[in-house]
Amino acid sequence: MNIAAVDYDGLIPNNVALGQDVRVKRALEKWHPGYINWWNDMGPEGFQEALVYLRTAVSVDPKGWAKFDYVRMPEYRWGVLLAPQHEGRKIPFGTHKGEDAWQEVPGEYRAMLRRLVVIQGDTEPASVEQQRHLGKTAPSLYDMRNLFQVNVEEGRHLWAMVYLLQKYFGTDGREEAEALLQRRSGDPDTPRMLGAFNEKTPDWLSFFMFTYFTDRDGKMQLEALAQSGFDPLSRTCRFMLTEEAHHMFVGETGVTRVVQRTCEAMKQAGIDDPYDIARVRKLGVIDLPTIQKKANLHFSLTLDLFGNEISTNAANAFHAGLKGRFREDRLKDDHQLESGTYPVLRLIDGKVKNEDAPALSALNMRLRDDYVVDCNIGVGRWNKVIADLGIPFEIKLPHVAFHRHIGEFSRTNVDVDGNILSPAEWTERRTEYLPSSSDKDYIEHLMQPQFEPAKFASWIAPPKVGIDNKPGDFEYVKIADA
Ligand code: BYC
Repeated sequence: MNIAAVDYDGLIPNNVALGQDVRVKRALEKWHPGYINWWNDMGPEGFQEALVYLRTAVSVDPKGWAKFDYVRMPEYRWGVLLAPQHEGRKIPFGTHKGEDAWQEVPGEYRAMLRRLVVIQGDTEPASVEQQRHLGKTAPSLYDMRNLFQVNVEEGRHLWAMVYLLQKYFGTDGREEAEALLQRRSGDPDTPRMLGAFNEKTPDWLSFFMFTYFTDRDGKMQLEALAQSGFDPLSRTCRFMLTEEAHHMFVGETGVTRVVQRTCEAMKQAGIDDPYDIARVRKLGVIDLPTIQKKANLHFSLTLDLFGNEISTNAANAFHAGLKGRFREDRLKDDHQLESGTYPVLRLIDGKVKNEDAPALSALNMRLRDDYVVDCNIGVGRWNKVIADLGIPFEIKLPHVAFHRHIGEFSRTNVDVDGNILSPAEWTERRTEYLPSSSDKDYIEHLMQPQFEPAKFASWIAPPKVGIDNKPGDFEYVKIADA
């Protein structure tokens, strides 16, 4: 069998020869109706019957794995797609470094591995739940289509993790797969597992920030899991990463288009001062300081997803060969980290300072540092748009200690420059850094749907190119067919 080709014959498209694996095929077919119920209940609200121009994988080789066509979302072919197996692959790090990669779950690490797969799986439906109401206020059909593309692929990523649970973890894997359909983002009784996935995504600027910042945590975590000595997890994550790239593209270009529209409108109206918020808002665009506040919010919420700076969980997962570092295969060291240190930001005598910690314990911090570097690349592109349009403003990522709920700084109030604030100062200045209720009201009032082909809401510029090179007036979503 050509491992890259996807078998579309059965209920569940796959490239893992599911037809020959009767037990897993049955388990997934049994899970399928619950998934569809979840999708109907918690997936995009109001557009389930619309025809959406979506891409689907027909093969997983690097070229041409995406085929575009109109699909009703509940009929999207969610399936199980793994990157090709590399013959003779070895465990690349940890105490088992150099041994053959595991094709079955190593018994001694079963619980740890299951926990990683479940946490990864839990984030996928959570994000769909967070975004389910956004279709109704889409600023264009182009953006609506991108939202739905992201949503169906997050659904597929859930399938990816559920396949691992059903195939490799027996009864408890089946129970975890069920539980993934039961938890709900933001539910006080059955919340999603990680903090940021219980927050709201109230508007489209938040959606773009989420896909820029939070999907990028997805990229970093998937890169770390793609290094895993457990080969099926590595192969699964490698293919998920190809889909993840589009989600970050949606975020980066989304924010770029918002920034561009604001700066163009300011220029046209002869407004140079980005802090003249009342005048800028009269133009029906989002002022740059509010965009900065949204970036502060989503960046800080996402930093929490890296866990504690010093973590025995992370050390154990690395030592065991289950979760590596960002692009472990390109790093030049012993890949075991039994000795060696890494600088970790800590709160020492009331000041934020670096302190060396054992490298193995500091892996969350290290991944977070790599993440911040990656985040800054797109921020630089946003700033280039602002500078090219001649507006004196620069978007900056806040200090990593700002507005934290997990880790070293979770009990301290810190401003965007890393200065410690008293609780009273924080309360007084909070809305300088984070969206205030009037900022939220203003953005909410802008969120008027624009469902005519080729048209865009007042606050966002059209994209430079269409999806699949379609022309500007292409009807990405046929709502009339709903
Ligand atoms: N919220 O030892 P620590 C994505 C818990 S996003 C709540 O520092 P560790 C996507 C932690 O679970 C990527 N609890 O944690 C993006 C632990 O609890 P237990 C998702 C938190 O394990 C957009 C305790 O605190 N994938 O794909 O080193 C759209 C001690 O913490 C949080 C992964 O995250 C939190 N933020 O690191 C769609 C990869 N942080 O066990 C999708 C898999 C920590 O003591 N997960 N805790 O009860 C992991 O690698 C790790 O679980 C974490 C945490 C990096 C998340």
